[in-house]
Amino acid sequence: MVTSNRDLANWVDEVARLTRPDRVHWCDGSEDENRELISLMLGTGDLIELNQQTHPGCYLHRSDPSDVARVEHLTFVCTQDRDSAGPNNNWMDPGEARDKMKDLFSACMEGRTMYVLPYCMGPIASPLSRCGVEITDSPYVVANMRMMTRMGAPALERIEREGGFVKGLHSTGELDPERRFIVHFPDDLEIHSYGSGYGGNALLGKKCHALRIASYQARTEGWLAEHMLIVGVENPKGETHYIAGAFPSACGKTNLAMLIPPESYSGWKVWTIGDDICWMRIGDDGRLWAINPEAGFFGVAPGTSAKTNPNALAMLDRDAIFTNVAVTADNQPWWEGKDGQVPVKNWKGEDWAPGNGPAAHPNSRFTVPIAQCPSYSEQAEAPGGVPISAIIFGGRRASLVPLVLESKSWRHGVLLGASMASETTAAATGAVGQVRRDPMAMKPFCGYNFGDYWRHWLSFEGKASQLPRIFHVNWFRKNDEGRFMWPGFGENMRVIDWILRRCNDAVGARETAIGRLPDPADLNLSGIRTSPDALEELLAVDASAWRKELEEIGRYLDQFDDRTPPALRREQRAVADALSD
Ligand code: SAT
Ligand code: MN
Repeated sequence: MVTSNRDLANWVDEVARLTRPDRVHWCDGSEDENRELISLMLGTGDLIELNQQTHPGCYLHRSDPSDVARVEHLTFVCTQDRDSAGPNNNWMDPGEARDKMKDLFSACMEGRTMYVLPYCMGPIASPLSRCGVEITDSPYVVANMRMMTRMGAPALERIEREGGFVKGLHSTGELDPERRFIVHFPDDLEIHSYGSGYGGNALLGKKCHALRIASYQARTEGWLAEHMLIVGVENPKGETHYIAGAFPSACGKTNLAMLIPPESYSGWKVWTIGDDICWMRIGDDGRLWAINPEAGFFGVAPGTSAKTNPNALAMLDRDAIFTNVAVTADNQPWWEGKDGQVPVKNWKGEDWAPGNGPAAHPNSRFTVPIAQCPSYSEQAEAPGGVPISAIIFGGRRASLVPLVLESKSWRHGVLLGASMASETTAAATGAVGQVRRDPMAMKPFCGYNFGDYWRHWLSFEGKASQLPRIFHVNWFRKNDEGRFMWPGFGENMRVIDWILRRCNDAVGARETAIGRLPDPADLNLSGIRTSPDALEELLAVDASAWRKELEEIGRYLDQFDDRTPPALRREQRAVADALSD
């Protein structure tokens, strides 16, 4: 037996009997093991070597063209009753789901190696961290999980010490979209994923464990598992304040997490703790303390450039895996937005010429360890996490929603999060550019009924004495010509500056029906071309349009029937009433 944890040993045996692999390999996470896996994948074509002079240790993976994004319509939460999963999830009866998955997994690993990979979400020594074990037949998943989590021997030791762990079973299967399911059993802390080798469908530590299962655990244990970046913002005096921010997939979270302040902010620094997931707990001091459960970035490649995210570009020239990007004539990775080079082969490996459509897939990705990021914060390893001063919600909205506003209270902040909406992107399959409600950016990731989730959020008001202030931002406003009205990227520092001054009570705000807005004079615009007129529009409140929005929000909250906390409904009515005054 390879482990002293009986539950783990029995489960591995049981899975091997069901899936019938040729070999079982327990991953220790070592360099040697990684090297062997990479050479194996180079042999099978799972990985393609990129230019080792310009990009040492970098490889390209081309996924099946039918398997390029998360599949929300094939993702299920299997609680005992349908209501616990809520209208925000696809639901299947747990017994039925187990039978279905058993059929799919039956003998599916014949001729393959079954990898057993113990991992820890969060710093190994942190009491806030949680462990899991993923069983997979994909060496690509192993190589990615090694960067995305603390994977291998130290995680197994912690599991043996603690006992409990999340069980994730994954097989690439036949990659047939008709036989593809991502299924969660929150009551049993179990995940079954079949038929995809891509991203959040297959790297089970990420969305499946650290969000869907963890959010469910967090509710019973009194903490929060959120789809948020974490950054530290250091001012010229050397003081650092931490911010957590929730944005839907592919809305610039990674860019914000690695922001480089503009020239007029000399002496300011942004330190990266995480770009996607945040686990928060109330500390002894009544503040919320956060860790990033992940150890790597699985970021969207297109649009990453020296202008939009120089830090990301700098960390991508070594030891990274690229998925579905294009390549140049000298075999360097390429994607739309990468300047100064031209691709010759598209993401499918076909010859590419201008006019042939995008060369990199719009949801092509890079996987890289966080520690490689130039703005990496040492605090990312702090076992106690970092104290959060502000929570920012944001979405992609071409109209209506102002550049920034602050909530009137925690309760109003929860309403701002619950009513978040965004235009859809390529991170999930389906139509792109449609506005959909995406509460707290958790629509695809909350492992239980949103009504109960909002109740859980509201409950923090009575439990923590120094809660963060809550803000809403929108970097994506467009004018009548369809052009972005705000420069975005590094210039978002100006909005963060205002947010932090609010947190320190160093600046006033305009009270409006929808929240507190900056006085235009309080936003630092030195060095950018945003005109006073444009700024005025970015900070305007169109009462009649907002009244419609509030009606829509009311209808949205009603979808969750009596699970919607009455306090949230009251808050929505109070804003609607204020708009009518
Ligand atoms: O494919 S993932 O779910 O890991 C990435 C994302 O949607 O943000
Ligand atoms: Mn995400």
